Amino acid sequence: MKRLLALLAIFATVLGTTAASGPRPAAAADCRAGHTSTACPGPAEGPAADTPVGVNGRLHVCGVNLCNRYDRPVQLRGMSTHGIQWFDGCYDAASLDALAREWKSDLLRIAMYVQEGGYETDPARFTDRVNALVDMAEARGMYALIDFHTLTPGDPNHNLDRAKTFFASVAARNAGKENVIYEITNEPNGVSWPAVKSYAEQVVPVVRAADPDSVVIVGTRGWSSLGVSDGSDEQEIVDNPVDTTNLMYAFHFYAASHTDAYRSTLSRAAARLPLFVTEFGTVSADGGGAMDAASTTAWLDLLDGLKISYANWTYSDAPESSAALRPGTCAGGDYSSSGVLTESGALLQNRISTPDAFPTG
Ligand code: IDC
Repeated sequence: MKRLLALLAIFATVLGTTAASGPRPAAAADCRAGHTSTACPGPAEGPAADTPVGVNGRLHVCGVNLCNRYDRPVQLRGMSTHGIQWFDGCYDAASLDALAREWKSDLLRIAMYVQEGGYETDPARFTDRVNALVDMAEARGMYALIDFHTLTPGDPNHNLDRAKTFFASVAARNAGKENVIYEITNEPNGVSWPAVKSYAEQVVPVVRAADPDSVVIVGTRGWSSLGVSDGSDEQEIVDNPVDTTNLMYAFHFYAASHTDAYRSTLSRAAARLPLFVTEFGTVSADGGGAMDAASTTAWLDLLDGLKISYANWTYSDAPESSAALRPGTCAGGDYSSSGVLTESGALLQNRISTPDAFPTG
């Protein structure tokens, strides 16, 4: 019976792939066999059939949910990198193998800061690195969330031209892939919702010009709190949504700082807006302090019940309690021993590694 189900799944996967693959716009670079340009898609080592991407294929937004190739709601559970300008050494074959196989992570969020020594300092190098990480996630059957990690300054419009350049490039290069999701701004802060919406309405068309069917996520006001951290709430978005399809809104929380009031906002908003928790921590909003296990569990139970996808900050060995790996882990290269996990990492690995039971019919 198990064998039969497995065969059926493979058959359905093949069918789904065929049905979903239409003509795709060609990337700008010359990408014939033997190319050397990093603007071209990496080796065609596609995801295996029994991986999250193999099972679910290209995703889309259906009502308030994220849906798979069977048009059924799915929840992706995974991890975010730390800033790749600082912790690049934490993302190699060994660490991503552990993330895919031991953590059974469905997704890798690639946090590319724009300031603080990030993208603005060397656009070509950061674009190449993001593309390489997309390929590494794909080869392991994980979704890749390309996070244009704006933070300071908080107005995403400050980076509008950079965003257009970056997304035109990564969307053209990755349009043929099933595993890519675009997060066009991390945490707008000190800025109104209409300003964020205006940014989205300029960047989304750039993404869609190259990758028309892609899912795009936009950060929300008040550090992606749907406005709550600014004394507002989700109503301003419900009343004035971004004018496009296949779009989700980001919601972020840090479990030790954000509790019941934030959870009620999320519960209420989830009935009206497609939400994706692209970043959350088990600790305080500054990324440090004690882990709040009870609040984290309450949050994750809530997200599971609503099938809201999430990525935890961070899969790194940063010397801060939000990091999942103990300091020194990345230099040591052993990502698998239980001793490498912090308290937060152990809790997260427990939650993420349970079976996904993605719907396939
Ligand atoms: C934090 C990092 C920390 C870094 C700081 C400044 O953990 O090492 O020094 O950024 O860049 C966010 C942001 C995320 C923050 C994180 C914790 O998206 O960049 O990372 N946080 O403060 N929003 C709420 C919390």
